[in-house]
Amino acid sequence: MPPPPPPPPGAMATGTAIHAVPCAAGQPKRKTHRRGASSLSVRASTDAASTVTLLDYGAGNVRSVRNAIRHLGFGIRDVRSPEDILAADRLVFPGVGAFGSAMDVLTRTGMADALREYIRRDRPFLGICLGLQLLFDSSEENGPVSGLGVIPGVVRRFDSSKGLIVPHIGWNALEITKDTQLLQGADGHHVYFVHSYHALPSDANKDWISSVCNYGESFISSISMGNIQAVQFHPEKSGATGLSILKNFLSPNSSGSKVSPGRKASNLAKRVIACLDVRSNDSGDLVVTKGDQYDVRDHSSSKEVRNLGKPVDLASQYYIDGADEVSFLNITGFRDFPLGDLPMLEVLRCASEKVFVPLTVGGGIRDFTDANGRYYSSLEVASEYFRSGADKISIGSDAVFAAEAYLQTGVKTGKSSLEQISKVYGNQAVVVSIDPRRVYVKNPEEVPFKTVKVSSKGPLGEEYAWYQCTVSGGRDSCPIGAYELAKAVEELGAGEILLNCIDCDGQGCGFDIDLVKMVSDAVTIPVIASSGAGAVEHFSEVFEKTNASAALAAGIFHRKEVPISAVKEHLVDAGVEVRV
Ligand code: 1PR
Repeated sequence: MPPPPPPPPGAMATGTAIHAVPCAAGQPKRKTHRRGASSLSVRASTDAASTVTLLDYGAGNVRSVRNAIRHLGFGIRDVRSPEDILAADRLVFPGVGAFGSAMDVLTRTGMADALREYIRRDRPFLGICLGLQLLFDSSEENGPVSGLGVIPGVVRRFDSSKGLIVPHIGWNALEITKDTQLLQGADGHHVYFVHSYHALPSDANKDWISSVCNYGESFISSISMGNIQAVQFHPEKSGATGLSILKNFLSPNSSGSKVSPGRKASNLAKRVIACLDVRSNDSGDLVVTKGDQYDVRDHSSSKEVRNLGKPVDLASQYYIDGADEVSFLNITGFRDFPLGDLPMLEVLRCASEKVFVPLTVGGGIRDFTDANGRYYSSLEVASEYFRSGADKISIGSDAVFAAEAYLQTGVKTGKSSLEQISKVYGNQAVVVSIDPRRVYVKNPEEVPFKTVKVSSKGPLGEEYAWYQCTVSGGRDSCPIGAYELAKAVEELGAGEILLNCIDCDGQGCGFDIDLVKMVSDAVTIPVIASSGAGAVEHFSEVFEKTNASAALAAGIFHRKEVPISAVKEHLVDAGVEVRV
């Protein structure tokens, strides 16, 4: 079961609308740690047309949906009771969490019946992700469990037994099968999915289907019937295309969509991710920095922390430039406490108001006792990151400790940060960031870790290497290899792996293909290749030679050496599917 529901950010009494006070350009305010609503002002609104009712039953983060709705100029009225559902003029239902616990909450609160009645009256409804799945008869997630039973059919897990990477995370273009106004402008454009379960198309539900998509098999990506709409993808995280879909629901016009018949769904696009390593510089300002093999201090006599820009400004720019995701890594999180006197949460709040693609944040996710003796669990730290606008959190050092303990005992205690956070928020929301260093060996028998035959021999002519994991930003090495860590964290509930390489970081010589291939062949969760991008060709190389689902870069984007658009254009020319 999810933890006690956090108060929805921007919670409000029925009849008032909340509007965000925009963050000052690129400048997060310091010392504001109130939950969610720190930068919100409330004003009364009588204009029903500009207010949308949001069903947030408290099982997870719907801040991104709130931000997107506000960005489009609409106010939000939160559902407090079943009556609020029936009184809604326009209802958005962004289901989050697991199917079973969502149905429990909806049934217990009387909202399931209110939803069925609202839908029966054909009132304007938009379900998102789990908000689509719950409309069906049942789901195999935690079950079988009965759903709302509005649409005939079942929801099933993607089958990873034949190597399909699950969760399905990333961008696909849809095959639109019904001329619906909601999808106007979406034809041929990629939208963002993140899910492990999917609704199956069948003869019994074919009249509901407005688009399908492919991932291992065909699944329902949207439904439409009268005023009832639902989408499996996340419009609030699908860039400009997603915002226009959301707008089509919020302020419909009378013209229908013009769908060119026959356009097939695309394959899953490879993602290009911009990463911002963030820390305080010597003057105490939070800056984006960039290391050479993790050393972020200037090599001149000043030895200052390199300052490559303001976190929110850069994140917003990368969103505009076409990044498929933006990651913030709080690189001194291992020694500073992220919920302490640090403006990182405010950076996240401000960035999430401007960046409508997924935002990941990492650094410092672990149990912590502050100077006053107050204990914070890693789940609380992660929850605060989610409430502040993160779509995914990334765990570094603590995941190494959890994997070491698991490999020693063979027992999943359920107590590690990784297990706890993925249980509550779903494994698609939990990334494990690996910081390995190459260790050459003459003979694979020398070490009890998985080795690879390296493409370039070591300094003493060694033909093999293993990749030793580190913690605390590369400062301490641990007796575990990247291969062993990746497999262990997959079992413990990681949904994705961010695979750095200290040797390649900031070198611009390309990704460590040997490492990325070894790890991406070993797991069935997505692997993000990171460290070493120096030219557009490095991106096509990593996608052609490995099973990486995404490639991340930092330095070349910060120094404006290679724009994101050039990477995408190159990948298109190389025949790699990307979101353009
Ligand atoms: O251990 O849970 O507190 O998490 C700390 C996080 O901070 C980890 O994800 C770790 O990777 C990151 N981190 C810690 N120290 C550094 C550092 O650089 N001194 N940054 C650091 C890791 C690596 C990448 C970088 C790529 C691409 N940075 O994120 O962005 O290597 O760079 P490039 O394209 O310029 O080559 P915890």
